[in-house]
Amino acid sequence: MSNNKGDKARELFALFDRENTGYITTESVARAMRLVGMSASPADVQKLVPNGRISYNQFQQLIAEQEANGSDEKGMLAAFQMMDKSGTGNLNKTDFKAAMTRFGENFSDAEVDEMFKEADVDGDGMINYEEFLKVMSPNPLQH
Ligand SMILES: [Ca+2]
Repeated sequence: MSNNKGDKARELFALFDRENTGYITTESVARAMRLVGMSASPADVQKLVPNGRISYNQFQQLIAEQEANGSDEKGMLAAFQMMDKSGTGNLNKTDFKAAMTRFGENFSDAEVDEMFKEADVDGDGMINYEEFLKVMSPNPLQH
């Protein structure tokens, strides 16, 4: 049990709770989990979130349970590699957007731009794995 898991859940939650309602929809939960390489199907999530939305506390619990099942950094790396089609270790915006689309996202261009900008910490127009991890974990690895 570490605080990192809670923080990662919070980051993910914030990513999908764009309007700060304190809840995200079942659909967003499924997306969030796929984004970190977790394997819950929408049907699985539906079972866990029967009323169609989930609070942060419930979401955090869900993420913790999934991670206990063996995802975590391995899942993140897998997700990153899946997004990094060119295999360069950098995601450009095209890769990033294509990944979102493949995950079944319906983000607008503006939303994708915003997420990309948040992720691109050094502003070089690419997201490397380190930046990707930082987005997912607000307590970045020390250099
Ligand atoms: Ca960058």
